[in-house]
Amino acid sequence: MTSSSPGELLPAAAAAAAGQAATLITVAPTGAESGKAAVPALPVTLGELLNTAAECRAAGAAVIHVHIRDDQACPTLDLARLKDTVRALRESTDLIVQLSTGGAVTDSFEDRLAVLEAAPDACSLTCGTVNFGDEVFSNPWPFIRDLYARTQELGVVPEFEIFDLGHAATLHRLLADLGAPHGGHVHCDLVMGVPGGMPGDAATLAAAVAALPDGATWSATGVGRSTLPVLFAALSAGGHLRVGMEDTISFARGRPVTGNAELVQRAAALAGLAQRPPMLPDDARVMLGVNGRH
Ligand code: KMH
Ligand code: ZN
Repeated sequence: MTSSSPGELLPAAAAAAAGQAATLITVAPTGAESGKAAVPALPVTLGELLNTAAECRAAGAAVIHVHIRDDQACPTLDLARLKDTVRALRESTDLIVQLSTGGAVTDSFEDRLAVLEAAPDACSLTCGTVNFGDEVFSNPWPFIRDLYARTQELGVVPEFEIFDLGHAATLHRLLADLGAPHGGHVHCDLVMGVPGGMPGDAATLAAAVAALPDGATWSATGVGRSTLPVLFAALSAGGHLRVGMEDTISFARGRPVTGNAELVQRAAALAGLAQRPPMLPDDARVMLGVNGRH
């Protein structure tokens, strides 16, 4: 197992070598934006989430990025519910459990920080504010710094979400000021195609990858119509993949997604064609610096 204390970076080559031959697939099954009434296949109950997790694990996912809903299927950061969700996912799958600290655009900084108390393996950590359609997804520097420091204190591995090129500059600042993340390895997710963020195309992906810290691994996700262009660009550039109904609810033009598993199956098939088949969760733990199962 790979682990280190905050401030200590693993040799970049060791971390990169663990991820070279395979593709890490993260599934983001729910998100905070789609409604159950409009998207009936969206997993919103714990039972639906666990079924989705098992199907996506079988299809090739190694990480699950989790947003949860309340009894009315509305986004919530209720801590007791988050703890139950982490426990249930750990009991029923070997997926790496990554909780969203982004939540919904309406969530308070305090509630987003408290997500870490649910003790997930990993969490998302967005590296800057971005326009988000008609809303603003707010991530000012003091909040980013506090959230990162808390991941280091609690031993949660952050995944740095990059919605725009300036977010990569903030990531450099964060690492320079506070040192390496728990686990010693930097892994980023390029979230592309959000209206207000960087566009989801190959040229932008190449520019974003060039802006990441040396030794970082990265995945990419293309929101909405940019799903496939970003997926192909990421595979061709040696990156990893995030797919799921948080990011797209259309499988093809005019054809709604029937479930998260078909998005993971498609990603796994394309990764296989690229000679980089899906990475197993235990190998992903080594690459990401996530400690063994709790
Ligand atoms: N729901 C978005 C406002 C994250 O999970 O960390 C933020 C988001 C990012 O989904
Ligand atoms: Zn999310």
